[in-house]
Amino acid sequence: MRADIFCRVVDNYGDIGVCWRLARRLQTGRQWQIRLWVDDLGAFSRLQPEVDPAAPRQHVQGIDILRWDEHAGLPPGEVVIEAFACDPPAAFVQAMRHSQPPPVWINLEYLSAEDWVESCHGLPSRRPDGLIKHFFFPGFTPATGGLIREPGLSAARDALQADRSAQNAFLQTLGVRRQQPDSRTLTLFCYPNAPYRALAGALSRAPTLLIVPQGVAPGLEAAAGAALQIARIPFVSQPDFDRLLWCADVNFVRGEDSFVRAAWAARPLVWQIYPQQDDIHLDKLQAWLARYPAPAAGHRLMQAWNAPAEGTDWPATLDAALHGPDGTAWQHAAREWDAAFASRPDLGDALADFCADLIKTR
Ligand code: TRH
Repeated sequence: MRADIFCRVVDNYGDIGVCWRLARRLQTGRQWQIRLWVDDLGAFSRLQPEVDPAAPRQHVQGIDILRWDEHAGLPPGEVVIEAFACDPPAAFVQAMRHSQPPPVWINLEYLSAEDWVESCHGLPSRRPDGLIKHFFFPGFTPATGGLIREPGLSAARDALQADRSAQNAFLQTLGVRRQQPDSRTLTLFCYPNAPYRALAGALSRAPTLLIVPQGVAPGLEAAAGAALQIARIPFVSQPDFDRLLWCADVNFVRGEDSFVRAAWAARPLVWQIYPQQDDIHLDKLQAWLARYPAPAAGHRLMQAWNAPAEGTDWPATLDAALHGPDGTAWQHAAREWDAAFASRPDLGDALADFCADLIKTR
């Protein structure tokens, strides 16, 4: 199968993060030949340092990567995946119209836990020019397209989580050395509006290693106390980012892709949802919390993290969520939640099967 994936980088790393992960998932898992079209390679080259931000076309890890303004004359593959309604170039769409039969056209949507996703997943939409797009929704229930999860992930994660010295060796490759061998370990990847200074203050009460990518949470160090070791790390590749999340007891993550990857760490995660106008993201957060089996104290921590209220007692909120009976319950729940997804088809296989069925029946 030859597939074209189109990615427009709106902001941050989520758009290209998801597209790159999907490209590799389909290529390694299903042996699809992938062309990945990206409008801006800057963010991509941070995520994957082999990517040359100036090259119009390049091969990286078996994926053909093209700047989408440069090669719109190429004939489309059997499948075209448009990520997040990014609107492929007009010349390419015209070539799709002239292909016989036209490619299967998928619009891969953003992740949401809202109920309506189930009824829209897989629906076709006929365009005025006769081409048909199908909407493919990632999601948390079996009636959606699921979430990307590579085969072998659970075994690789369990091996690292079972071996503290392997974790320390990995962290040292990032320049991180635990000052106190038994300190709890957290990662922090958040938007600038997160109440991260309050978090640092609260974490300072017990021996803690907090690992933070450079550029995230500026000024965090000023709020830290003696027990808190803050380790700044460079931006790492996606496989190393997974390993980092696996090393932590709790991961503070954001957006779409790092959020899913933290779930696969099978440890408590605190999600900062991508902020939207008029706070509509808070409804989406609520929809996800209704599906996420953390105890009430964990939900309260997540609500405070996303919509900080005046006078929040951060040390108490954090302690209630991460320690004592609720902390233990959250650890179990995170493991069970991960195991439930591990036993279902992931988004890569679901999407490949969905396309194969459409090709068979057209
Ligand atoms: O960067 P983000 O905030 O991206 C956001 C969201 O996707 C949001 O939903 C979307 O609307 C917006 O972009 C346009 O967060 P996200 O989704 O977690 O993407 C970060 C990616 O970067 C993810 O693939 C993980 C990766 N990453 C690394 O590979 N190495 C790193 O060191 C770090 C910090 C992240």
